[in-house]
Amino acid sequence: PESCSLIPEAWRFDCYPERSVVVTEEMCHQRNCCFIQVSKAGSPEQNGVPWCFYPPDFPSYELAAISKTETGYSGKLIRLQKTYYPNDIETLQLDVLYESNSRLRVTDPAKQRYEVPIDVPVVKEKAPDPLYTVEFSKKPFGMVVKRKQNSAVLLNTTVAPLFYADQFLQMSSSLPSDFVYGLGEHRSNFLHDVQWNTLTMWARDAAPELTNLYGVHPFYLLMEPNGLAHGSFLLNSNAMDVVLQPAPALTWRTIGGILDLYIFLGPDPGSVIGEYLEVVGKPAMPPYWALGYHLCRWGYDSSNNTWDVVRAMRNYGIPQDVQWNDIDYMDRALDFTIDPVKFSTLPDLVKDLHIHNQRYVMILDPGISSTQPAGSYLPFEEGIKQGIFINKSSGDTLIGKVWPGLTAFPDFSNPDTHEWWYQNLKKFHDKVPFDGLWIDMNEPSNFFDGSIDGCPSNDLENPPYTPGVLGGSLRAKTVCASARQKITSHYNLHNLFGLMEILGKRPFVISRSTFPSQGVHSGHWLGDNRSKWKDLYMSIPGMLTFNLLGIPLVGADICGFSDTTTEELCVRWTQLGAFYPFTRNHNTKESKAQDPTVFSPAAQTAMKEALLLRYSLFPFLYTLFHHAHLSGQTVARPLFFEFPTDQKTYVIDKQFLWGKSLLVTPVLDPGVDYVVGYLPQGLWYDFYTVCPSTINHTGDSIVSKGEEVKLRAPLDKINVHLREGSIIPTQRPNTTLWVSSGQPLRLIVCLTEEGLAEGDLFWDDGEALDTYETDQSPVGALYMALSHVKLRHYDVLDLCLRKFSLTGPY
Ligand code: MIG
Repeated sequence: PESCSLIPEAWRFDCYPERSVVVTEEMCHQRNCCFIQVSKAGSPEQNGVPWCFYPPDFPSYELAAISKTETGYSGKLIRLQKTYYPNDIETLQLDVLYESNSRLRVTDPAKQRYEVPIDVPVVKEKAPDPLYTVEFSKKPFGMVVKRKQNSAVLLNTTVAPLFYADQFLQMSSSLPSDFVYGLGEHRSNFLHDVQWNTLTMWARDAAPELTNLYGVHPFYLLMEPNGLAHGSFLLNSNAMDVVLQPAPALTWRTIGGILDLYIFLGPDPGSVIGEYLEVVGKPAMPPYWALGYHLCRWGYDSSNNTWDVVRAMRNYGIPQDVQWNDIDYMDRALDFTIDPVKFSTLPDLVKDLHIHNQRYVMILDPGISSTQPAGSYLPFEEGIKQGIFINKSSGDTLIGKVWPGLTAFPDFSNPDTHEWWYQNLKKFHDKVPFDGLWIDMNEPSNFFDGSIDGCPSNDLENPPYTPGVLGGSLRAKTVCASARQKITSHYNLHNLFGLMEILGKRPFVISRSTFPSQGVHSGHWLGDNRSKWKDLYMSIPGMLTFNLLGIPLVGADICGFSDTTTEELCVRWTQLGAFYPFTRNHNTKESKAQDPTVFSPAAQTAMKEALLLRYSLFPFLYTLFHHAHLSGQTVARPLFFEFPTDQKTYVIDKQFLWGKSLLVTPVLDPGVDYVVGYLPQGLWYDFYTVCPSTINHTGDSIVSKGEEVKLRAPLDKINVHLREGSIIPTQRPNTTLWVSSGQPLRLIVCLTEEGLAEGDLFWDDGEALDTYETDQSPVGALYMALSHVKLRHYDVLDLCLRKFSLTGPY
């Protein structure tokens, strides 16, 4: 019909998202949808303009009643006609909660279905002066949320029908621009493509590509046309697709749980993140040493080899705070064991690290071997006794396969499992006093699809609709969706495995799989990248995305995990990595060693310089983490956060800021000695010339109108610029942060043309829990403002902060 062809291509919402089939006119009409074949060069892929799309009058819900409440509105929705998916929910409750002036929540309060078991704030009163307005349309039901200030439409669900079936829930909205960020975890540019781009979310162990990856984060940040920002979060843990299309519009399509949607109105991008983290939790304050350099590899092969590397690092005076071990340390890959021959000296190595004020972290995988001789492996035997493993739907322990061979998987939704896990860790800690944990394979990853004997055939294994997961089925390289956990099915809990695995308060944990609120407990590394220049670049969008997602303690494997690095790549990567909030060099088993000590003296020196630079900036970095912890700010920050009205910054993901004032412009290409970077409008100081050893050095500064500049970048240098008006606390660096911490602090003061500058410093003992909350920090937050001091722009100020450099236990 004509009403179909009147719908512009960009506004066609897919009525036939199933991937396994090429939709025909007949199939489409069976769904009562419009069919218009759009020829696209090449194949009839689903990822282009949909051929089968909803007509304007496609049945949806009707808003049968709506009334005002203490907190907003409460309504009732009725479905008039069934959809083509089974088990439509025919009546729905609707709560529209004005939770704060900048936060709106739209949810289903019925408590009849599975809901994500994380604590979110419960608000009792309606916000007094919201930044938004809410309008409803009754038949079909739709909601429009506008920004009061300028009537910008932030949410408009009338663009497509609402679905709320047992295993198919879908809501679409127009978007006020196509500047969309977040929605991890995928390997993509920082700014998402809205040209028919489906981002699937289902925790998955896979080498990073655009497919679903390790973590799941249904949150996006959007820059509106006038420099204001808002965010949106779907609190749902089921497998889902998030579809971006050029209208621009976005569709949340999930296969379980409820639709529980938050909107955060900023209005600036940093506030949006703060508001999101008010809901899911603000990041942990890491212990000071977590911000030092970490060295790791798979394939050290023995504790003595590991020790040799540590010693070589010390000999060369290259900063290192933490040494790691991969699964090599285990006896036959069994958790909580040590290889008695190759790693017999591990306890001595750890003792030696501690004597040198260094730390030790080792890996732990969730799979627990189920095939050891009776009496020889208690973690499994006791786990069985205590009933802490994930079961098949038949009730027997589900058996998969990971490094130690056949394994059972702990069910971390069961509190008993945490006690079992803790007791095993404690026993291990008595032998090897490790300082932090690296939790890998926690998607959970399984070498089988489902289990040793596959999975049963049921609605959870074969849902009516399967999102675009890698491998085509939910069980691909993980456990069966219908497996049973303490609180519900794995179908619902899969994406929460990594979140539920972590425990504790200010411990150091780095997790591969993550979910919203993960940052409260752990950091993240970006998984199995490659030693490729492209991967060097892609680490920046990854790092920035996780900063939006409340997990600022993030970094990629420096010099690349798989493949063999080159010296040049490794130097450039160490320079960029020196500005990852979490900085770790890690390597796969098959590749040659790539720690700094194996390279030429020139390369070593360049790496050492980059790391010393990081260590000198430690007081600044630590202070940024304090702000992340306190108010949910980003640490590594996209440029547009600070320059939101400069649209040229919206696509930038080859540069980034630390906080608001330190701009990093790394080299990302081979064979060059310069780099082109964008300097937002204002006065910028070259770090190396404002920070010389003598005070009267001539500083290089650039006054930018908001333009690209070509910067010198010889192999031994990473470009760093400081923004006018900032005070950056630094410290004379040393080979560990503990040793550095006894050194004098120094402030770099970058005056504006008018002679103003401000900054702050947070300082505590570096390790105790909640020092700020309990007033234990001797300095606390020190705010510094200098105004009209007669300093030249490039002056360096040695303030008398020495007395705050703590001695004693720290
Ligand atoms: O299947 O423990 O992402 O960092 O070195 C590979 C061995 C298992 C995957 C991790 C990687 C780690 C590796 N692990």
